[in-house]
Formats: sequence, C-alpha cells, structure tokens
Amino acid sequence: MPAPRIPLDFERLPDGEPLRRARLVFESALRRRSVREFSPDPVPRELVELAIRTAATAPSGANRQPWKFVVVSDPALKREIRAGAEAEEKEGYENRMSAEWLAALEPLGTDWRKPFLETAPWLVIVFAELWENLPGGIKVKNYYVKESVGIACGLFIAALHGMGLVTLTHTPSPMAFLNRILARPENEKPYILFPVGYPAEGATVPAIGKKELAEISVWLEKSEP
Ligand code: IYR
Repeated sequence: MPAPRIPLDFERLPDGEPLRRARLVFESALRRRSVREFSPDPVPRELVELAIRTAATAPSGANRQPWKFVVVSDPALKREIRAGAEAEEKEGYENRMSAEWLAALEPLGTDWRKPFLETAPWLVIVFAELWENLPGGIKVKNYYVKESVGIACGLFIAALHGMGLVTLTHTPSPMAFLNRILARPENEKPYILFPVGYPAEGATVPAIGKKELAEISVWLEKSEP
C-alpha cells in the first residue's frame, strides 16, 4: 500500500543566496582532510549521535536504511580492534597487497600501524545490512546496499567536518574481525571504520590535492540558438 502523501517542506532561496551558500559549502569542503593523528581529547557523545542521525537521513534503496553504526569508546574494545586491524594490515602490507597498490599508497605514507584506533575518543564502525531478519527466520533482502551505505557515510563525514571534528575512512582488510569483536550478526558486513575526534596538536597531512573540474566533468550543454 502506498504511504500517504504530504507536502514537500521546501522554500526556494532568494536571488544570490544559492551561489553564496554554494561557495561556503565548497570552501568548507575543500578544508576537509583525512586525519591519521588524533588527539585523545574527549568529544561529547551528543555530537557523535547527531553525526549518525545526519548520516541516517541518506536516501536508500526502497528506504530500507540498511546500515548499523556501532560506536565504541571503551578502551579495552578499542585495544582489541587495534590489535585485530594491525594483524590484518601487517599481513596486507607485507604479503597481500601488490607492488602496484603499495606504490599507489606511497604518497599517503601509510603503514600497518594504526595507533589512532586507540587514541581517537570514538570509533564508529559502519556496517552494511545485507538483509533483514524478520521473526520466524524470514530473510528480507535490502536493495542498493553499497550505494546507500556509501551515501550515508558521505553525509557522516560531512556532518563531522561541519561540527569541527575530523575522521578517516579506515578500511582494514579483510574486516571480518569486526563482526567477531563487536558481536555483529552475519547479515551485517563491516563497511568503513571511522575514528572520530580532534586532530593531534601539530597533526600533519600529505600535500595532495583534488582534481580540477575539467578533469572530472563532461558537460553536454544546450547549444545557443
Ligand atoms: N587498508 C590499508 C591500506 C590502504 C588502502 C587504501 I586504497 C588507502 O587509500 C589507504 C590505506 C590501511 O588502512 O593502511
């Protein structure tokens, strides 16, 4: 049965305002960086709650909202997650990753050590819910799960940036150890692990930039009459 319909809550902005806001959003977005050096300074739980609630406004296939945010501040759990991630990453960097892949990562200066998994006050592990388990053992499939969760993660990153926090899209590989440590069921697949907090005093980031508009876009415009 279709849901009842309600008026869209929308107001067109006055002349000049869209461009003014577009520039503000863009300038702010340009200043976002993936950070790997975290301060142990605490971050109020309410900020993380609001970032998750913002992420969860994402569009999703059939509005199934196929995500679960597991939020960790317990030091013992963080230690366990760090140990699990570093074990996989060490194997990855030393044996699993190709020379080509290692070369691609060289500018970032990453290695298997992940101290930020203990330093950051919060770890938010986003799981993709591949299917939903209904009572009676019935499995209901979700749709466009990767796209939906990817969009939610983008909003999560933007929300954190907007509130002056930093994060990193950390994807230790493989990530199954997170199901074990966090006791998540098999229908939930780890998607991205986000350390969340403030940057360490004097934190640095690699001097890399973004592609120019001309490199990333193709415009097929209406020609002049
Ligand atoms: N997961 C590893 C390797 C890594 C892979 C990519 I692609 C990156 O952009 C960065 C790192 C790690 O976290 O170090």
